[in-house]
Amino acid sequence: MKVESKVSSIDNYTFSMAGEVTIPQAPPEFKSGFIGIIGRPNVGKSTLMNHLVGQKIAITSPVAQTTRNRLRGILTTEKAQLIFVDTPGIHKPHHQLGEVLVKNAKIAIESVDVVLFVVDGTVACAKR
Ligand SMILES: Nc1nc2c(ncn2[C@@H]2O[C@H](COP(=O)(O)OP(=O)(O)OP(=O)(O)O)[C@@H](O)[C@H]2O)c(=O)[nH]1
Ligand SMILES: [Mg+2]
Repeated sequence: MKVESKVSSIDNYTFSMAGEVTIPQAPPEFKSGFIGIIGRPNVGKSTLMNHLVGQKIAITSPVAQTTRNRLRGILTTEKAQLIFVDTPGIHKPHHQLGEVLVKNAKIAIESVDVVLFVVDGTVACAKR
C-alpha cells in the first residue's frame, strides 16, 4: 500500500502513479463523529436514522423492540462524516431479551460522541 500526503483535486483521494491502493485524505477542517440515536421503544429512532442517511438501513415497524442491536448508518458530506448509531429502545425489561436490548442501547451511549435523544411528541411525559 502506498501512502501519499499530497491531496489531489478529485474527491480528496490520493493516487499513486502506479495505480496502487491509496488512503483518502480528509480536507482541512473536516469533522467526523458518532451520533447515538437513543430513546424509548417505538418512538421512531430507526425511521429517523434512515431518513437522515437517505436510505433504508434499519428495519422499522409499528411493533416495539424491532431494533435488536446497534446499527450504523453513515452520512458523508463535503465537510463532515456523521456515523449514526441506531439502538434498541430503552425500557424496564421484563425478560432476558429486554435486558439484552437495553444493555446494547447503553453500550451505545457510552461509546458515541453525542447522543440524539428521540421522543414521541404525541405522548405526554410520564411522571417518572
Ligand atoms: N406518525 C408518525 N409515525 C412515525 C414517525 N416516525 C416513525 N413512525 C412510525 O412509528 C413506528 C416505529 O418506528 P421505528 O422507527 O421502528 O421506531 P424505533 O424507535 O426504531 O422502534 P424500536 O426499534 O422498536 O425501539 C413505525 O410504524 C414508523 O412508521 C413519525 O414521525 N410520525
Ligand atoms: Mg428501531
